[in-house]
Amino acid sequence: MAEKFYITTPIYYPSDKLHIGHTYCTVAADAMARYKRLTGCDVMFLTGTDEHGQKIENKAREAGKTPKEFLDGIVCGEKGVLDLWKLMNISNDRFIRTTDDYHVAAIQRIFKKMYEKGDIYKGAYKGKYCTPCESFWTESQLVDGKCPDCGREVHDAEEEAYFFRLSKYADRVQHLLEDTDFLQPRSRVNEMVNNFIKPGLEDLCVSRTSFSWGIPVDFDPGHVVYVWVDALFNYTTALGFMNDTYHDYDKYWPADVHFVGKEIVRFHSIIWPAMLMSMEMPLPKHVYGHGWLVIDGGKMSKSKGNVVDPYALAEMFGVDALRFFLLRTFPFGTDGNFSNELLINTINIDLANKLGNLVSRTTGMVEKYFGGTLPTEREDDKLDCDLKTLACTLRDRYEAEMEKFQFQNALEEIFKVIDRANKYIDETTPWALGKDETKRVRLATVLYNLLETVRICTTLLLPFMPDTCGKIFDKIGACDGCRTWEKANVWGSLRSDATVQKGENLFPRVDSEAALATLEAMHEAQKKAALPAIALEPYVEEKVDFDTFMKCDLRAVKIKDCKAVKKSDKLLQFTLDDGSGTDRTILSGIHHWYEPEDLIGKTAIAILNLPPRKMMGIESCGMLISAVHTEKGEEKLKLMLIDDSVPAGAKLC
Ligand code: ME8
Repeated sequence: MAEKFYITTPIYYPSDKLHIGHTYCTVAADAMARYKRLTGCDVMFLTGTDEHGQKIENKAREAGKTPKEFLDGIVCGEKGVLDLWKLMNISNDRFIRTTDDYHVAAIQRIFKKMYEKGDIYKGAYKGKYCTPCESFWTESQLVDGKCPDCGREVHDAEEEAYFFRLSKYADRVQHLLEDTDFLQPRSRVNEMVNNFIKPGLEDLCVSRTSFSWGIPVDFDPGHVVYVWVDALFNYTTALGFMNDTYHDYDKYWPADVHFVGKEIVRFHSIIWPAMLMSMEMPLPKHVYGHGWLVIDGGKMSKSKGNVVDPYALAEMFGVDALRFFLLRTFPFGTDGNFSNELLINTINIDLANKLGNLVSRTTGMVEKYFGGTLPTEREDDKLDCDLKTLACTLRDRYEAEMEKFQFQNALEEIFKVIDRANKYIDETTPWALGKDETKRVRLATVLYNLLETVRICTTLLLPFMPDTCGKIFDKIGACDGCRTWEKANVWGSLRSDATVQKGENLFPRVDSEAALATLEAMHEAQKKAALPAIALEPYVEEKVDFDTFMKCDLRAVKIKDCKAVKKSDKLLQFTLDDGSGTDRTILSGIHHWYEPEDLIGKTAIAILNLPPRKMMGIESCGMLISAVHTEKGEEKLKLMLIDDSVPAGAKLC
C-alpha cells in the first residue's frame, strides 16, 4: 500500500486580499504535495480559510455586509482565494472554510470534550488584547507596551471566559520541542522555549463574549470559541474528525507536516500539541516555520502600500515562472527580501538562459540534424559518463533536500546538472559534428544524452513548474512511462525513436527595463491607493483672542484682471477692485490649479491689511483666501469664490 502523506498550509484569514507572501507558503506546500505524489505517496493536501473573529466582524460591518456575505465575496468571488489558488495551479485535495457546518459542529463537540475532561474551565479574563491579531497578551509579553506580533496598540480587556489548562502540558510540550524534531527548522525551538515556555505557560483564554462572530459554545450561550481553537482543529475536522462529512481521519492523521509562517509558530508548536494531548490524539510529525517575504526588510502590509499582487506578477511573467522564483530564490526557513529585479533576473538567468536554452538547443539540433528522430546507434566517451553520472545521481541529492523541505537546495542540485549539460554542448560542439558525415553516430549520441538529461531534470522540476514540465516532456517526446520518479535515476529510458519538436520558446527573455517600469507604475498606483482619501492640515491648538481676529480686514474683491507672473511656475498676479476706488495688486501661488482667464470677473475673498510683500519684483498687498487639503497624497486647492451679487469691498465678519 502506498505510504500516506498529509500536508497542510495555514488557513488564510480573509480580511484583506491575498498577497505574494500568502502565495509563497501555499506554493511551497503545493510543490511538496506534488513531489510526494510523484514519489508514489497517497497525498492529502489541505488548505482553506479561517473565517471567524472580531476583525472579520468589523470589516464586514465597514463594508455594509453580513460576515458571511463579506467572506463569500473574498473566498469565492472574482479574484478571490479560490480563484488565486486555481490560477497558481495549487493541487489541494480539500479546501476547508471554518464556517462550514461540519466544522462548526465538530468544534462544539471538541470544546465540550475538553470541558468535560476538566481541561477547559470557567474563569475571568483580564489582559491586554490585540484586535487585529485576535490575541490576548500578558503585560510581560508586550514589546514596548505593544502587541509582540504586529507592533500595534493593545487595550485592556476583561470578560468572563473559559480557559484551557495550557500550563498542565508545559513539560510535555517542552520535551516535544527540545528532544524531538517536531518543530523545524531547529532555530525556532530556542525562541519558543525561551520566550514562551520558560517564563511560565499560563492557561489560555479560549472563549470570548465581547463579539458574536464565532462558533457558539453550545452549553453556554453568549460565549464564542476563541478563533485559534476553532482554526487549529481545522486540520482534523477537514479529515472527518468528530463529523460525518469526511471519513479520512484514520487514514491521514497525524499530519506529516504543517507549513506555517514564523509568526504563528507559537500557536502551532505550543498550543496545538497541548490541545491534541488533552484530546489524547496523535501529534503531527512536523511543524515547519517558514520565513517571511519582506520588502526592504519590513513585512508587506496594505497600510504600507507595499503588498505585491500575485495576479499581476503571474499575468506578466507566467504562473510557473512565479512559482519557480519563489522557491528557487529564498531559503524556506528564513526571511527573503522580495524585489522585482530579483524576480526578473531569476527568470532571465535560470529559466531563459539555462533551462530554456538547453531545451531549445537540444530539440532544435535533433530537428535540424535528424528531422526530429534520432537513429539508434550510440558511441560513448568519457565526457558522456560525467554527464550521465551526474544526472543519474541527481534524484538522490534532490530527494535528500526535498525531505528536509529545502526547496532552494533541491533546485540548486537540478541547476548544477543543467549547467553541466550546457557545458557539455560547448565541449562536444554538436554543430561541428553536424558538418561531418562520418560523425553522425557521435552526434546522435551527444543529442540523446542531452535529451535524457533534460528528461531527468524535467521529472524533478515537475513539482515546481507542472505546466512547463508537461510542455518539455512533449517537446522531447517522452512517453508517460518515462516521466516517472522510478525512471528519474535510470539512464536510457527515452525511446530513441521518439519524435522531438523544438516548438515555441518556453521562457522568452524579459525586457528588464520595460517590465520594471510597468511594475513601478503599478506600485505607485498602489501606494497612492493606500494613502488616506482626505488628509487635513493640522488643527491649531493655540487660541487667538477675539480682538486680534477682528483686526483682520477680510473683504469681498472683484477680479478685474489676472495673469501669470513671468518666470514663475506658481504665481498669478491679480488686479482687484476692493471697493476703495483704487486697484489693488495681490500675488497668489495658485497657478497649478487655475488658468488666469478662468478667474477674471469672479468675486473672491481677500485679507487686505497684511503688510505689503515683494515677490518676483512685484508688490503684493494682501492675500486671497483658498481652502486646501490633501487627497490621495495630492495637494488640492480651491480659491474661495463667493456670490457675485456681493459688492466689492463688503466686509466679512
Ligand atoms: O495566520 N511572507 O492567517 P493569515 C510569508 N488564519 N508568509 C506570509 C507573509 C509574508 N510576507 N504574510 C503572511 C493566519 N504570510 C491564521 C492561520 S492556521 C490554523 C491559522 C503567511 O492569513 C503567514 O505567516 O494571517 C501565515 O502562515 C499565512 O500567510 C496565513 O496568514
